[in-house]
Amino acid sequence: MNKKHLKLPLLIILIILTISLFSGCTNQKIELDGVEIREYQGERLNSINDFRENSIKGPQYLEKDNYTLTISGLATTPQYYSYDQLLTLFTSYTKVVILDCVEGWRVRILWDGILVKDIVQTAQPNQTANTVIFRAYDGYSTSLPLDYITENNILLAYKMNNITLPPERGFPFQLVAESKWGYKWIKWVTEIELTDDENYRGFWEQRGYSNSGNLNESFFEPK
Ligand SMILES: Nc1nc2c(c(=O)[nH]1)N[C@H]1C(S)=C(S)[C@@H](COP(=O)(O)O)O[C@H]1N2
Ligand SMILES: [Mo]
Repeated sequence: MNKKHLKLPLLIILIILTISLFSGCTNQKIELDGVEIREYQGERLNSINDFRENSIKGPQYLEKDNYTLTISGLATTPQYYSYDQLLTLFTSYTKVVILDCVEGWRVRILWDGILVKDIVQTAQPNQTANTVIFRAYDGYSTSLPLDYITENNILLAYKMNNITLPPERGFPFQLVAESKWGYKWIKWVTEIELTDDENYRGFWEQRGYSNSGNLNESFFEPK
């Protein structure tokens, strides 16, 4: 073959390489604002990149400066908190918790967050409030018993593996609903509503997933 004949195959290979580079053939990594830790107290942790993105409307991009968390419903003093207020007014806690999705994957992550019960207390819930409805920026919602949240010190997380939650993972806050299926781990939380409606059903619960969401039970509602 002379030089002229080599040019076309080379050009084709170059085009294929360029297309695959820009079309996601390469593993799409989330940009992080630091180095995530992968081990905590002798335990291996999963990576922020081990999650599968399966949110109802894809990743949401909330701005820290425009963010408000509303505490509403059956409460004497509804509250509105900015991102900075939440991180300065409330004590932070750390725990390693595994998220299990109904699709069959799980991730073990170190979470930093504030206690939902601390935030809720500042709104002075009525005696009749027994359920907490969480609402998110993408229209998603879910609910959990107030007792579950209080007794298990449930976190509203702002960091995972020591890094601020990236948009894809729920910035500014994801609920760490330990011992519950992944669909209870609401991301991009914007509202916490106190109610006496124990039968409220969130996005996936309306579509047949169990309202308790207990990991040790089937996620399909027993009929
Ligand atoms: N706002 C919102 N939160 C959500 C969802 C969603 O679609 N929207 N999906 C849930 C489901 S089904 C799972 S398994 C977890 C997964 O978290 P990840 O998307 O960060 O992997 O997020 C949960 N939180
Ligand atoms: Mo899920």
